[in-house]
Amino acid sequence: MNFQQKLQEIVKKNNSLLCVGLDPDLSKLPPHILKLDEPLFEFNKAIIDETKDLVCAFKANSAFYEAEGVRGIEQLKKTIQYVQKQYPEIPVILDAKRADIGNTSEQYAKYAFYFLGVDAITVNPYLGFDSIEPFLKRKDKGIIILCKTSNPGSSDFQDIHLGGVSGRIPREISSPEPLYMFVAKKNIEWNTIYGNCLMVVGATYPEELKKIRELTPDMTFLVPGIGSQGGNLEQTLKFGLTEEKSGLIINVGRAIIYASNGNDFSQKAKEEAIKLRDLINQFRN
Ligand code: OMP
Repeated sequence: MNFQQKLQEIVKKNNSLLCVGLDPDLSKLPPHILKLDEPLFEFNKAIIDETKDLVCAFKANSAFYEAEGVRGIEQLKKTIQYVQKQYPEIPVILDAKRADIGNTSEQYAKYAFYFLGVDAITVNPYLGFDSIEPFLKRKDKGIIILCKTSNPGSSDFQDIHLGGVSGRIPREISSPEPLYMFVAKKNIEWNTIYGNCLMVVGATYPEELKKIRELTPDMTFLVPGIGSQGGNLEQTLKFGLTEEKSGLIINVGRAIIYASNGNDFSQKAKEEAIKLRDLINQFRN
């Protein structure tokens, strides 16, 4: 079963487009968890157990594990293995925003798909097709390409209008549209190769989301930015849902995982996840 099929199954089974972001920051974990030998893993495990029926995916951002060195990476791997063993129907996304020259990307792909064994990865398209291809050729995996990111600085480059003809850009693609629209079109083109591309579009930019959805009626978008980053859920759903009322993986990290800092943290995370899942589903019915 490939990533898209796995995703579709769990969206149906759990009736959810919510993805919980497993981004455990040691400075924010409850004190009783910090006393444990593997705090990142124990924290994740509790969140996973409480939210497993409420999500369509878990997304782990590599930075939060790399920051803790070897022990962090071990706990990332343990977290992924835990989901695979206990809840194999739930896809795990590695958020690493990787990509480099081809042979280096090959090593990143090995790390993600063989060492960690995740179902999907986020990649950065800045280096172009040959940097993405080593990921793409893993046809059963989801390759989630940054398009319009949720952060304020995303406008620095992504909103620049491609007015002139320069370097190797052929005249016919030179147009007054912003870079993120050009990237979206490239992603759609790359998706025709193996059908395993998705795009990242931040919930903080609903107008841009609308324009990207108009380009592709059915591609799945990973949408971060709801909760702590202040993204607009209502507009995200209004503009982003496909005709089948699907096509979005709505990632929420901090607003769920840090809902409480006490002994009840996983219970409170569950309550937040229920609220968000239900809010999302109001727009799907
Ligand atoms: P919260 O803001 O805590 O919900 O977490 C958002 C997560 O999504 C983090 O892991 C970010 O690195 C990630 N993210 C963004 O916030 N914005 C983006 O444009 C892209 C991503 C991502 O690729 O997931």
